[in-house]
Amino acid sequence: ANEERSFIAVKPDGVERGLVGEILRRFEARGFKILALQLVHPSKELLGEHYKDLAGKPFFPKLLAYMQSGPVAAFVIQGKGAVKIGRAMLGATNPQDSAPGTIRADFALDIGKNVCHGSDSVESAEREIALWFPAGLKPYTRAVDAVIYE
Ligand code: DAT
Ligand code: MG
Repeated sequence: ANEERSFIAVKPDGVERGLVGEILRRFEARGFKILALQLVHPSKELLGEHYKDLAGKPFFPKLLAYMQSGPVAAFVIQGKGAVKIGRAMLGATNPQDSAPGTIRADFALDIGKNVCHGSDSVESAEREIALWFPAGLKPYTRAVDAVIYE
């Protein structure tokens, strides 16, 4: 139960603006274990697969161009409620609607430049992790988990 994983990414605007450390810091501070961490220049094929549910949307070409405008900081967090809490920490998709204190509310204004991505379900997380980290993940134990979990 404490091993749930989510795929989190800082999009090119977030990398450009120097927000990688701040965003990673929030997940670390919350107690999540960082299981993987990499700067990726995603191909059109990877992004088409990642966003395949949105392929028919009018904003899809713009979304792919945005996601290819620079490197993406891709990471995997692991811990209790990683998917749901991850989404909550990111905030609503449109930063105009994101609750204060969330990453998108604190660092973004437009839906098409919303700084970060987080998996929306455990199934999506598994799919996205396999896509962005095809070499797989190497689990490790942390002594601090004994202090974080009851
Ligand atoms: P989320 O990233 O919160 O999971 P999503 O999966 O529905 O949201 O959409 C993926 C990304 O596509 C989103 O982060 C920003 C962009 N996007 C979504 N809806 C949009 C819209 N109506 N106009 C422009 N970009 C949009
Ligand atoms: Mg989504």
